Amino acid sequence: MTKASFKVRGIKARAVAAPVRRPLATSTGTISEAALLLIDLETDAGITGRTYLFGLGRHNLPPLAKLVEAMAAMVKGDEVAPLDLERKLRAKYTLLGVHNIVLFAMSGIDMAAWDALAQAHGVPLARLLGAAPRPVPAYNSNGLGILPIKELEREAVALVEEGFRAVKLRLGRQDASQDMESLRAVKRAIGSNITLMVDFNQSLTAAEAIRRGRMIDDEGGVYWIEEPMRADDFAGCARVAREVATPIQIGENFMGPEQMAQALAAGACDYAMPDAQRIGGVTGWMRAAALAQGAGMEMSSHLFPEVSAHLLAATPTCHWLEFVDWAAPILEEPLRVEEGFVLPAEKLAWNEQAIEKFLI
Ligand code: SMN
Ligand code: MG
Repeated sequence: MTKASFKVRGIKARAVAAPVRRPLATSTGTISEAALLLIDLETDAGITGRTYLFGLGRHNLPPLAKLVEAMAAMVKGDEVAPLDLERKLRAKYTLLGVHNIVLFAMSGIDMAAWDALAQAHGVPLARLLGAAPRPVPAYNSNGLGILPIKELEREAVALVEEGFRAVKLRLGRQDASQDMESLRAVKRAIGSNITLMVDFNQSLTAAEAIRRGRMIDDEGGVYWIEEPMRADDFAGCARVAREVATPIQIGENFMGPEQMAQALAAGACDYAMPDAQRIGGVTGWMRAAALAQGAGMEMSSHLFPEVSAHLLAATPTCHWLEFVDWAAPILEEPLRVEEGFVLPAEKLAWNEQAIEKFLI
C-alpha cells in the first residue's frame, strides 16, 4: 500500500536505560548502560515511524525528550516530508543554533519520518533511498575499552569470535607507553588478519597526537586513528593528518553536513564517520555522503547500526559500519551479522515488553 501524502499526528518520546553486555571505558568516561530515547512518529495513515536517539547517560534523556516534544508541536499536521520538516525546524531554531541536542532532536524526527515513509512505500529504507539492502562490512565495537592488558586480550578474542573481521580499541591513557602496550597485546591476540582501529576520543593535544601517532606508525598494523585530538579543531586535526602516516578518522562529532564540509575543506581527516544523530538523520547523512563522494573519501558510520546499515548501503564511498548491540534489548529482532557483515533489517520494531522493563 502506498500513501502519496500523509501527515504527522504526534510524536511520542520514551526514555529507556537498557543493560549493555560489556561496559565501555573511553578516555572521557564509561558507557555502563544504553540510555536511549525511543521516538514514535504517529501519522494519519496509521503508520508509526520509529527510531531512537542515544543520550550517552540517562540524565540527558529528559531534556532531549522535552526538545523532541517541543518540535513535535511545531510539525503536528505537517506532511511526512522529511526535507520539508528539516527546512521548517532549521528555520525555527536558527537563532538558537542548530547544534548538539537541538540537532539531535531534529535528527530523531527526521529518522522517524523517513522510517514512516519507507513503511508507506512498503520497502526498507535502503530501497527508498535507491539502493538494494546489501550486507555492509562491520567492525565489532562492543568492547575493547581502556582495560587491563589481560582483560583486553580476552575481550579482543571474544569480539572476533562473535563473527567479525575487525575490532576497535580505545586509547588515551595518561601514559603513552601503556597505550602502546595495550595495542601490542590486542594485536597479538587477534593476529594480523583482523583489521584493528584505535580511538582516542579527543584526549590528546595536537603535539601529543603527532607524537603518539608516529609511535603507532612505527608499531604498524593500525587501520585508522580516530579522534586523536579535539575533533572540532579542524586546523589541528589537519596538522596531525599531515604528520602521521596512519589514516586519521573523525566525524562522529560533525554537527550537520555543513561542519563536515568545513572539516573536508581544512583537510582535517583521511576518513570520515558521521553519526546519524549528529549529522542530521537520514537527510543529513545523504548530504554528507555526497560530500565524501566529492572528496573521494571513504565514509563509515558511528553507532546507530540499525539505520546506518541502510545508509551505508546507499553511500557511494561506503567503508565500515560500527557495530554495537546496545539497542538490541529493546528491539523485536537483533541485527543480523554474517561473516563480518551486517545485514540491513526489513524494519525496526520495538519489543514493548522489554521497553516496559527498562523505561525510566
Ligand atoms: C564512542 C562515542 C560515543 C559513545 C560510545 C563510544 C566512541 C566510538 O567514540 O567511536 O565508538
Ligand atoms: Mg569514536
